[in-house]
Amino acid sequence: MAAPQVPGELLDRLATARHVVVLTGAGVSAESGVPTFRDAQTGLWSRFRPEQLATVAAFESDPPTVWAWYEWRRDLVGKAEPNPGHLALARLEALVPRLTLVTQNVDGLHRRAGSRDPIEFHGNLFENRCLDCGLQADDVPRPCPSPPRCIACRGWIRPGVVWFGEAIPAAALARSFAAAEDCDLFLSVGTSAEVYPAAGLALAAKRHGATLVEVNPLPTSLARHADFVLSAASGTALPAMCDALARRVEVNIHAR
Ligand code: BV8
Ligand code: ZN
Repeated sequence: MAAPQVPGELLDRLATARHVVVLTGAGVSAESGVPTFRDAQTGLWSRFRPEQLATVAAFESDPPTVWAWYEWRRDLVGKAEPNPGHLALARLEALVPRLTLVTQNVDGLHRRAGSRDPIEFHGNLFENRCLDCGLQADDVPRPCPSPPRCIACRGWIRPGVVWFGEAIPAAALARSFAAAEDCDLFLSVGTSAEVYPAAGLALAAKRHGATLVEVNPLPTSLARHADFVLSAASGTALPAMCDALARRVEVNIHAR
């Protein structure tokens, strides 16, 4: 796919932005071979509904099945590599004065790509804790075919992700909305913008005067609020954006 033209006006805003916030969703990891949630063919949830797997009730009713689904995803993610989209976001940190990366993804690929401090809004697939007492369980062996028991209270150990109906970790929630309300430019990349409160970040940024940019091969409910829509894959659009910005920054430096 040819690199999409990055609009000059978008480049101007990127080059003069004081604070850029990027929100990523499963689409950013799609080009690493990690299925998204809603893609009909490969979507993780094409065979199940979210409520059947990503909830406390689903886990409590059948810990081995839900645990096995997460073990399967950990194996899959463990074999995946960050793609050019992840790498471009890590590179972008050095091209703007301040960048806050908020990810809905639990796969850890942003950190592996070199992003310094991604805010994991929905937790992390490779962390585990006790369902009952909350004790962090860092010693779970890999692979671990069935859910282990907590050493402190014998409760079930569960994945350290945020399930539907669970609150977003307080620090992640506060940091993300503070950044969204402070930024001049908000990039929503690879997300269907359907899950809240994550999906509320873009509109919070817009309400506070930020430029809103969406990067997604398909239109989402956010597109009509966006100032710029790059209808392209993140693995193509983000490197093109970084290259164009780097050239622009270089020009500015030499022009001084
Ligand atoms: C909460 C971790 C309250 C687990 C996840 C009715 C209305 C509004 C809200 C609700 C409602 N009913 C319930 C709610 C709340 C609910 C919610 O929003 N439900 C939705 C379904 C309506 N939210 C919650 O429950 C949240 N908690 O509200 O708590 C509370 C408050 C206080 C105290 C107690 C409780 C918690 C939500 C977190 C759920 N956990 N993940 C796991 O991973 O197993 S969500 C999970 O789904 C992901 O993390 C992600 O956030 C979401 C999937 O969305 P996307 O990432 O966008 O992925 P998707 O497949 O949808 O889209 C991919 C996109 O990529 C597509 O647009 C595609 O076109 C694009 N794409 C594809 N390829 C590419 C690409 N883009 C770029 N490049 C490519 N190559
Ligand atoms: Zn416990």
